[in-house]
Amino acid sequence: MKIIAADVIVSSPGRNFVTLRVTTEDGVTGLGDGTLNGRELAVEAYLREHVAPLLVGRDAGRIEDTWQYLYRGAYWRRGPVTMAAVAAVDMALWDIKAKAAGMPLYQLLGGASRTGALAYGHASGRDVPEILDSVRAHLAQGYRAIRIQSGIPGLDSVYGVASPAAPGQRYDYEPARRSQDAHPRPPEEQWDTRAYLRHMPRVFEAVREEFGPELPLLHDGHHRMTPIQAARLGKDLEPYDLFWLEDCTPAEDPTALRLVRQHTTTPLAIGEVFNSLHDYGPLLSERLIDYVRSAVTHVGGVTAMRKLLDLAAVHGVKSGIHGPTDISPVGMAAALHLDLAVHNFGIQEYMPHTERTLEVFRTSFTFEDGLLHPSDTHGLGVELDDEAAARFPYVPAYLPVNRLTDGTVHDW
Ligand code: KDG
Ligand code: MG
Repeated sequence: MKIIAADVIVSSPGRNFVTLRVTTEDGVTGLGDGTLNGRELAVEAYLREHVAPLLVGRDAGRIEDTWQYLYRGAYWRRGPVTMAAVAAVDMALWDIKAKAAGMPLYQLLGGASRTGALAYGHASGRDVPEILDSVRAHLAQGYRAIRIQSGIPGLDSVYGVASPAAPGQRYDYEPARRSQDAHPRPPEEQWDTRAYLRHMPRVFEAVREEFGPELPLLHDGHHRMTPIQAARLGKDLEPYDLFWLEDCTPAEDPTALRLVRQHTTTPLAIGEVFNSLHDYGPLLSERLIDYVRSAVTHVGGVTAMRKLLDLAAVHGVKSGIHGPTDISPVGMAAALHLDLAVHNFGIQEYMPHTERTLEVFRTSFTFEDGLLHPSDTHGLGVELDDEAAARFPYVPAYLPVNRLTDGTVHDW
């Protein structure tokens, strides 16, 4: 089955997405997600200029060979832009293969290992009463596992805290701020790690007091602590039995987690900013983490994610695939097929896309009673409506930059 076209579609139905559509001579099409928050046009250019011309004429069925050709064959391998582009191609080719086989993708990956993927939702609030309300709202929607992010006394806005929704509206959180300025700049936020370390144990104490010991609770440190600070937070949160503490230290130094691990039994998760299996360094072989957090979109697609999860399984580490709204519904569907198939599934992050996004991306996956299922639609199970996409052109949007209260730039 020869590839006759590879088209890049950048759309912005509420937020920006980069989608690749690969078409074969038989008229089968496949979609891939190449969205990289705040750097969408770099992936678009990489795909359009350097990848699409190589795809036309290739056999769509040679997925592994195409992956190696784009990765190893480029000499300048890895990096978030390159790997998002490779991921987009890889997902599209798996979509085509599964459609041609007349199967949902998870069947090609070995079939279902479970009835659905346990999803965690995102509760947050500026203070404890708002957080408790947000947890209640998530439980009412069916979530069986919940991430808790909290405002910090003295700081105006903090990562992961949604603005309160107007009555009747959903409680959405979208960190990338859109701008129609000719020269847009990222917004800025403020940070104070000592205030955060003092506050978070009180938040978890209140949540456990209200909702009891059963509910799996998660928290994202978003790369903001030094190893010794992370060790302290892990220890302080032990009485509240977290499902995981995510990204407690900056991810580029995996050895930092050796120190954290020596001090706490709070389970650790990391990897959403990784773009290669090699970024994990000693994290898997030394069992320094409990969950891998890579996104299918950023680690190089289904092919790369399957290898990562198999390597993780060898070391008793489970999956926790990244699934915020900046992963498009196509990337989300790819994650769900893997979640259903692999043995070492842990949990799936789920932040539902807005209705506007779902006008462009026609999805078939379901969320019921806390579990996600990719559906039995052939392929990935997502199609893109070109007319709807054309109604939502690209809008510049950037993630915030973080500064300490004295003005020093800090990890966001
Ligand atoms: O683009 C950045 C977001 O994907 C990230 O901030 C979300 O940390 C995140 C998470 O755990 O979902
Ligand atoms: Mg995170």
